[in-house]
Amino acid sequence: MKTDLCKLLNIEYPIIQGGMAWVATAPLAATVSNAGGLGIIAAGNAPADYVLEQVRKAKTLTNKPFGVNVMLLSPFAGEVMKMLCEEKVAVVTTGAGNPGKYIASLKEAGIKVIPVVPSVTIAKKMERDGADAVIAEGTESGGHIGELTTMALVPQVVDAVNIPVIAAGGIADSRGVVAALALGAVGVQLGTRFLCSEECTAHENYKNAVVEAKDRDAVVTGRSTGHPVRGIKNKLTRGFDKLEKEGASVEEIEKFGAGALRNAVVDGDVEMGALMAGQSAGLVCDIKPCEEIINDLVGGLGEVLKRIDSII
Ligand code: TUI
Repeated sequence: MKTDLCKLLNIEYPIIQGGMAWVATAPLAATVSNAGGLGIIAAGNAPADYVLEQVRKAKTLTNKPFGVNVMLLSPFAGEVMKMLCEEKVAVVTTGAGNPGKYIASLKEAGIKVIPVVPSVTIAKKMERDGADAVIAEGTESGGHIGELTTMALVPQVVDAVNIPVIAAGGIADSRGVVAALALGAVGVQLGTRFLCSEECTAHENYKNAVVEAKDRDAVVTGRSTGHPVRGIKNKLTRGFDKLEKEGASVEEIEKFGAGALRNAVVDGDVEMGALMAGQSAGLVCDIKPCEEIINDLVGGLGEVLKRIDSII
């Protein structure tokens, strides 16, 4: 399974592990990279010294390329970017904003820059600003989401830009990978599937809640704040819904959610923790090693294609 993305990133399989805040730590990223994909450390809202520690740790765990995801709403985004240039990590992905002002210095440091984009307009802007590729992420994803579905977004981005497009959102098995390639993507990014891996350092309660979730359990809250977030339905999401129905202010709603992701990932609070996960939670029904996840994704492609071949 080779695409242009393998050459661009010097990886064996065009499979990227999503940069999930608090969840995507050095052990997960290094394991995915060792298995032939691209592992990603999430910077989330952490200061540069924490992210540096994770980068250094990953360097001890793998000799393969890995990346760091920078969440651009973070107050530490600038200092994290500076540190990443000094560390010369292989790849930087970005989320929740426009990384335009950082692209020149990242590229000067020899870093491949791959922004996550929720629309054609933003994808075209990223291409103009010098991005090496874009990840077109559909609303099926977990965490902070856009409006368009993966099925509609990916081919529109593929038609609009000349740089490689990676598909994300709702992909958790070989069927999703084949679908993404059919839409014109050169690779896939999976978050929820790698969250439910043995090497993921998130609390077992969080992983088990995702494994147990069914098709309609990954719900969206916070639409009224302008920052909609998808996660598994629980007491926290019902609290958000109530506040939004009551017409609470953005500040009140954001205050209610403060620290909730940490509560889920670190403390395993499945009631009041933010169990960020995508719609593929309904497809993910076990916790297994990353190597097995990647082998299943790649190994299952033939069967999917055979079935398609028998139809057309
Ligand atoms: O970033 C994500 N997913 C995330 S970030 C996150 S931490 C967080 N938690 C609560 C509220 C806010 C953040 C959890 N999950 N996915 C990638 C993504 N990027 N989705 C949407 C976007 C995006 C949005 C606007 C990318 C660019 C953009 O540009 C706007 C502009 O300024 O042009």
